[in-house]
Amino acid sequence: MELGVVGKPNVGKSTFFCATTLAPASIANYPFTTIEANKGITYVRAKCPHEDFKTKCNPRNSRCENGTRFIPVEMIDVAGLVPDAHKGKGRGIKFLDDLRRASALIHVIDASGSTDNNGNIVQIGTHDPIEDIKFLEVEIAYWLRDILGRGFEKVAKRCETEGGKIENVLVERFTGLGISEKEMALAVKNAGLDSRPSRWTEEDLLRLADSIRRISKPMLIAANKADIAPPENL
Ligand SMILES: Nc1nc2c(ncn2[C@@H]2O[C@H](COP(=O)(O)OP(=O)(O)OP(=O)(O)O)[C@@H](O)[C@H]2O)c(=O)[nH]1
Ligand SMILES: [Mg+2]
Repeated sequence: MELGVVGKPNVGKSTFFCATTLAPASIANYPFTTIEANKGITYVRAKCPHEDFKTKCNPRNSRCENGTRFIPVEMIDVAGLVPDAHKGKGRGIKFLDDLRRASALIHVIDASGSTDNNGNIVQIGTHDPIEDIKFLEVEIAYWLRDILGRGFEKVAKRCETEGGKIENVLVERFTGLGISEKEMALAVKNAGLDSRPSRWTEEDLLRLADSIRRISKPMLIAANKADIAPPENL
């Protein structure tokens, strides 16, 4: 299983990555310290089922210590994302391709409000971290829209004439994202789109991308820099 560590620059993604994996990564108090993704392994602790089954366990893929199983999880720490990254701002969104296989994302935010949209240092409490949550979801939707590719209308028309299922076409386009046909059908349904895909507008495709994001990349918010955050932000 892979987990992606995402967020705007300078919020503490690499600090969190290093703390959980003990792998080395550069950390500094300015934006875009990380350019190439860092990868490392961490362990999720869970009760080992061997006790319930009253057997002795001999796991090959993880450690079991006193009834606790240490399940390995790969962590990927990527470059910071900024608003309008899909228009080429900052590092753009291409580096997100490192996260294609991630089963879920950890969104690190700066709860202290001491970094602006681009990760530059500002006075504590002057930036609202809620804004960061919103923009990141939008940028990830743009990234997925990009994977869907151009010329969708033509493909959709062909699918309609041949009586095919649009979710099959979509699953093919998103190969590597690990999304099943059933999940894709749900994403299409949740996006509430016209029954004829060839009529989907650019806005519809973005809504679909956001719906795919919700299903294929569930996100957990990690409020970082809590030690210097104003109490009302916590
Ligand atoms: N006060 C405080 N500072 C922190 C905390 N976590 C990280 N920092 C500091 O925040 C700065 C940025 O940390 P990084 O881990 O490099 O942040 P990043 O999100 O990986 O940054 P980029 O790679 O540039 O996107 C460093 O000066 C860290 O020491 C925290 O919990 N509290
Ligand atoms: Mg970093």
